[in-house]
Amino acid sequence: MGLIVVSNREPYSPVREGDGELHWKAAVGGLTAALDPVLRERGGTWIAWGDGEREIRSVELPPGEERYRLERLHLRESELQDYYYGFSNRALWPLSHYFLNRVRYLGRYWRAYQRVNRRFAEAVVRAYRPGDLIWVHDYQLCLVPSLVREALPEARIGFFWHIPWPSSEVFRTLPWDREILEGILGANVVGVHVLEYARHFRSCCRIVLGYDNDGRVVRISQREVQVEALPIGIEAQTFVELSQTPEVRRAAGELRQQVGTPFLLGVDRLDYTKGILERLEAFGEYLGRYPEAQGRVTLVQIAVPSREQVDAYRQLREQIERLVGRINGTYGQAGWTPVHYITRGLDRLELVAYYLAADVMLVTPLRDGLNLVAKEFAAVSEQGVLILSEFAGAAAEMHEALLVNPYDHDGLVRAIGQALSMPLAERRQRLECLKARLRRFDLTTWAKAFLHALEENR
Ligand code: ADQ
Repeated sequence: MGLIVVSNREPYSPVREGDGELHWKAAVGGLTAALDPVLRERGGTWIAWGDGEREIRSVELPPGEERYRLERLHLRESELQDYYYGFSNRALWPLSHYFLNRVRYLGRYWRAYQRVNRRFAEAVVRAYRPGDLIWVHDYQLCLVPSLVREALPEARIGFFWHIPWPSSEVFRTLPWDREILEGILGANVVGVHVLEYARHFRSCCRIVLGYDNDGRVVRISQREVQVEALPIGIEAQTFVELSQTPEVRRAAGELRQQVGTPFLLGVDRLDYTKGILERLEAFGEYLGRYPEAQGRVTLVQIAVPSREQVDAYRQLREQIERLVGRINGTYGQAGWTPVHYITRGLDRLELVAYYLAADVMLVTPLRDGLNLVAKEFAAVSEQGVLILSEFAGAAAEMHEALLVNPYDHDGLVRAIGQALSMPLAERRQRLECLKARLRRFDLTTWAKAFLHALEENR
């Protein structure tokens, strides 16, 4: 049975090197990191927006291995502005992360979103062969399930929502709340990361559309839609193996030497949901409150810029730069810079070396669907401490982390102190429990569980 994966972003981007030769470079981001291995294993088609190199309509991937076909849709600049930067990232993203002060609900955005979703749905219908499973991903493509359902009533369609599903009180602020829900309900199976989001989704269906819930199922007149809480996993074994290679161990040793003190680590897409400013403020406050820590602990913050066409992201980048400058200016000494701030995307090897070298990992989003960084760190680290926001979906299954409320400034400062002074035995014990769970529920288990639910759905 073939698999058709549909997502906004492509798993690999075309890059022209200096010599003019074309290379396909793996994209940074949770979703693509998660799905490439699934298609590698099963084979099939991936449909996504083709960013750059417009004349290339389709390509076999991964480079050199050719396990599946990528079909690339070309969007005009104006479509991209309104569908992606507009409706997806100025309406649905802030809405779902409870940032109502940042939403922009414009009719222009909505019309582009409908148009682009229709084009994605048409591409699915073209690629479809009877018996295929269709798996649509994320908030950019909510209308695709119902559009495909209209053309292919018998198709088996799954939809996975990777970000938080908000309370109905918040969701109802969207002028197109009904249309978004009806779009998703074209699927047979809807997946979210945690039970809380499944509950919110079902209550939105009841309150906004008047559809009854029965256990995990939403009842529509002619059919039922199954809503599953399935937290995504990571390729735990691959991360562990990588962390044991001589290159990574050497790189980790060099990092520790270069930083020169024990260090706290943050790794995020540069996004206002990730709580980077609050984290920096807490670290600054920690240095102010405990002068003996000055010169003895460092924060390494890696933040890859994203969605820079949206003002809020550009403003955030400037705010972060100012705050880093202020902390370094206030506390820095010859030979010690309190905050190392890096805005590059890292390759896997480098990223794993950072995880391995860090003493404390700070994952403190104000709201996050799940958060893969928390899982990657716990898989790799041998004696580090994970500080994790209770508002990340991952907190529901990572109880052995130090759970914090990122809005609680003093609580965050205290957690930094507690993490830095945690006895080795306790650190190891907490990590062991986390690792055992990561191995049991890894990425393959997640994808199989979702596809199994889809195959079994009648
Ligand atoms: P994201 O918001 O992108 O994902 P996250 O889950 O943390 O957030 O995934 C980020 C991924 O990018 C991780 O795999 C990480 O290793 C990688 N990454 C981050 N910074 C990097 C850097 N500088 N260089 C290289 N790689 C970097 C969305 C949702 C999440 C959800 C995922 C998956 O917002 O809540 O967990 O999808 O469903």
